[in-house]
Amino acid sequence: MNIDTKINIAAIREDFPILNEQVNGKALVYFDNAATSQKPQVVIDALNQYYTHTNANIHRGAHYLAAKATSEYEATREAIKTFLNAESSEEIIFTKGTTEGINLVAATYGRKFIKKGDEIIISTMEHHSNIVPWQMLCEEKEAILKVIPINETGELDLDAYKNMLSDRTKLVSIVHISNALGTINPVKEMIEAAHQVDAVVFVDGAQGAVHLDIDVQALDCDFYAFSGHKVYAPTGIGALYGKKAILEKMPPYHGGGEMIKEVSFEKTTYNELPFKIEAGTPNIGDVIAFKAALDYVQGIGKAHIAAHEKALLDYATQQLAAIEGLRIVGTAKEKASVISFVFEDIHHADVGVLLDNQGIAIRTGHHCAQPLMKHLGLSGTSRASFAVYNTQEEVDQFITGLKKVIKMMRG
Ligand code: C6P
Repeated sequence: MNIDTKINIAAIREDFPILNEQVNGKALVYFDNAATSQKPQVVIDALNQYYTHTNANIHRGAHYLAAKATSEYEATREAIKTFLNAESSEEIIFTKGTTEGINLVAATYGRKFIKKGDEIIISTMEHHSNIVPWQMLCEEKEAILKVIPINETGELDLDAYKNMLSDRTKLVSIVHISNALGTINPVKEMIEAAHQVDAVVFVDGAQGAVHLDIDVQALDCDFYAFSGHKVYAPTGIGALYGKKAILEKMPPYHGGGEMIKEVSFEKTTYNELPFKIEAGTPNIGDVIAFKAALDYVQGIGKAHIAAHEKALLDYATQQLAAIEGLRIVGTAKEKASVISFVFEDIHHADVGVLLDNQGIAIRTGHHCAQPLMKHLGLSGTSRASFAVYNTQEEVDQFITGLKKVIKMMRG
């Protein structure tokens, strides 16, 4: 099988300086992209450029640098609006990442609108970030957390989901792409069903935003959160989309500078959106570099990236499936470029260490999805996840590496 896609991967690899690193004396093969992707030079340059030529606080100063930093910062908001196809940039809130986006909504919308006896629906395949904030909210409000089951291939049981929906359902929070199984969930259909009972829907797009074309208006989701660092941007920055009408009804998250219109000791009035939800000096440099990452992705084209990743996924799946004693965990029909697998007789931690010795980076363990692992009866899996710069040759190296692991462990 040949990976034949319309992009020049050799040229793309040149954009990522870290790919020249040697690890344990071997050329790095980086297959831990679901944890965080590597950064192209344009993103590194944007950070450097900001601190060398622009650094100033935003929305406040009367001077040249403050105006320049503000306009670059706000240009990223516009870029995210386009990236998600939101209706307006007021609907884009900067966060630290997906985790903060979910906590923000649980602590604001959730605290204001979820009442005793209300139901919140999540699924068996959620990351801890899309479990714990809702659990905390349910505990505080005496609300009920319900969990959509999955089938043996790692797909959601949609009939069970639809049967769970009722006038008690106030919020559904669902992962777009599972980080542990790679399953792409039918979120549009799920959103439609939730809206029929007037529940709001939050989509955890931590993995979705990098692999799929996102159109929040077509999805009609009420919230969509993602992290910059998985989309080739720096760590510590992310975005939360919320429908304007809902964001307007929400109380602020943090109190402080920037989120106010007027403050007196008696009363504070709040700023307009999106500033009402962004208190304090933000992560300006990383926000500005975020745009460089999104421009980079759009420059290659998400459809081309997706086709390349799908070809790698298919190739790696075929190669892994041929290895004796290895089982792929997550075989949904719709999958993104994330493959989890287990051996009958080799512990995932050993797989990780022995591949690392060969310069191959994967993730092993529970992938911050302990309830899913418990459901699957596993302590963890080994996970390989691909990005735009990965190649078929790297998959071959990975398979050769795994065969060495097997030889070492089985003798
Ligand atoms: N998953 C992984 O290796 P943050 O940490 O806020 O950027 O993203 C949290 C998160 C939420 N939902 C999903 C589906 C995710 O995959 C993640 C992050 C990484 O799978 C790190 S645990």
